[in-house]
Amino acid sequence: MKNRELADVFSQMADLMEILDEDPFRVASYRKVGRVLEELTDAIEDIAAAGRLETLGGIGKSTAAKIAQFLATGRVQAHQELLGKVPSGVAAMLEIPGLGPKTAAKLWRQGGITTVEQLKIALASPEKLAGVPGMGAKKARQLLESMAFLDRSAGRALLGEASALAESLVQAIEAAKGAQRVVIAGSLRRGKETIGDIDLLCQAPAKAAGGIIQAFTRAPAVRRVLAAGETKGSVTLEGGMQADLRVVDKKSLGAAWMYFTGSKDHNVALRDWALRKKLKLNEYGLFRGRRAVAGASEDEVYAALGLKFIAPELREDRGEIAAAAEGKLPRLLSPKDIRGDMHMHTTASDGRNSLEEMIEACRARGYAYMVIADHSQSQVQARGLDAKRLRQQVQVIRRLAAACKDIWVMTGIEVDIFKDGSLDFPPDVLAELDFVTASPHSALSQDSAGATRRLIRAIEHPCVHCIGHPSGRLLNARPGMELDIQAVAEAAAANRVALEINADPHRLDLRDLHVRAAVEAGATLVINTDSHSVDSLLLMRYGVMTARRGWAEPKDVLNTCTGAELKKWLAKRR
Ligand code: DGT
Ligand code: CA
Ligand code: CA
Ligand code: ZN
Repeated sequence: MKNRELADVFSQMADLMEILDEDPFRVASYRKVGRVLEELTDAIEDIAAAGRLETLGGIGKSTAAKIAQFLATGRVQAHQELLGKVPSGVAAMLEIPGLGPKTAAKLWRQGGITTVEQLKIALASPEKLAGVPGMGAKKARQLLESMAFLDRSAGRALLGEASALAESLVQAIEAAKGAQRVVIAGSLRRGKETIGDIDLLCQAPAKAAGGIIQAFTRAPAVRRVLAAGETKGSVTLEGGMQADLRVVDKKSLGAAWMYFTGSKDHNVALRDWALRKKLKLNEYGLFRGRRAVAGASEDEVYAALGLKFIAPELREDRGEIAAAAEGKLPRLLSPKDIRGDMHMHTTASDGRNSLEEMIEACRARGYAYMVIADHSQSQVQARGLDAKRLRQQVQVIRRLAAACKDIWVMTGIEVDIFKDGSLDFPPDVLAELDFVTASPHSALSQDSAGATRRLIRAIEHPCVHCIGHPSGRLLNARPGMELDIQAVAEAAAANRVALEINADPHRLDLRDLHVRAAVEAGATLVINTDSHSVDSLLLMRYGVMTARRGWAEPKDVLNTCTGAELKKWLAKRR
């Protein structure tokens, strides 16, 4: 289906013509064609083959000819000509959130700026842009912020940041008159590790849509309104991220929610599945001929397709549709299955809360058990514990634990795994602890074979119970080690060592696909927050989402065990 690609061609033609200050009427008509193509649910190839192009709104003879040209040659001549008239760096500026064609034209014509690099330099000393109308200090600051966001992250935000922003938007929309239900869609609902933009839907009667879009564009986190139509709005948020809202009516909420949850690959596969059953699936519903057979809820749509409900985290076209058809979907774990957190820090190393505060916070969360795991001695900048301080801490924990009847407080450590796979403490020190997590923190650019050997050696160490954040990656910051996950997972399974899913949104390590490989190899996982404060304990849910994306069931995850089961697991290992 070439709809999206072709829509982009027309939208870009509109942008380029606007930069070139061409007839606004023609600009608007190209933009409209872009929108029509984007919203089209049938394949443009099919419509063209049926000779029905000109029945589409806004498409006349010359546009139809351009579409035919694109389908035949992959290009539109007029588009190529426009590209030839505008420096590519000027067109590239439009990627910056908050920078539209009019601004790009002014920067080029009046400011002499033809590349994104030049723009960045000029924005750093905005007096250079004094000759460009509308380019004040405030605007310059906003653009710099957007560009920094793009640079930092290739335009993708962390799951944690995006969730917090989305929740604040949901609140603002829920407060609008007529809003019946507000839901999150897109990659955010699927729990992907990074998020391109936030997709929201609001169920409401059509007459309330305008007010709801307005409430959305006025939400506190909004920096700039990119579009505010009748049922659709787009904004840029503080920090540079984009968010889209669509207002839909009750009878198609389920179908729209499915469509905008994606992933795109899942949608494509699901639409094919529907076609084989002589059904048509789009964002408005599931149809047999003209008759809607489902649409109000996702349950209803999946059921009408003969499928079990597929959890959003599984919708990546990784075999979930076949599994749903055969009744073989995993019984995914959920946050309420988690009975403890086995990796957290205190003020003894680099945490911000005391031992007592961490214990109290875990108790308040209703956990059955917890493990204190401060850093080991070689983490000097994190005030890692040496053997003497560790022994003192163990004594304090034992004393506090004896006084805690409703939570089992375990002693532990996050011991460094050195480059060669040896550990930061000798076995006699580690053997005194209830639970030992071994983690890589340095030499993370090691080659794949070395990194894999390193982790396997730590897995084979008799005192180790868990490997913390196995790859050591930091999202949007450093790639971490490239593990042979198959080999690591097999070693973990054979040695009964758990592999951590670190729930910190900066890590999410193991990542989703590695979780799945670990589950398939029969390894045990453990989901930990690696909290450095009481507030971070609630990051657990991101780890659970990652586990779900890896098809993990409660039985695969150590900290879904009851205290008694965990005791047995620990005893069996010794
Ligand atoms: P992101 O924002 O890059 O993290 O990823 P998504 O998955 O949120 O993607 P986005 O925001 O471009 O679109 C939201 C959903 O809308 C996407 O997951 C599936 C649906 N969608 C978007 N474009 C298409 C398309 O061309 N075809 C189909 N079938 N679905 C699409
Ligand atoms: Ca999105
Ligand atoms: Ca989107
Ligand atoms: Zn660590």
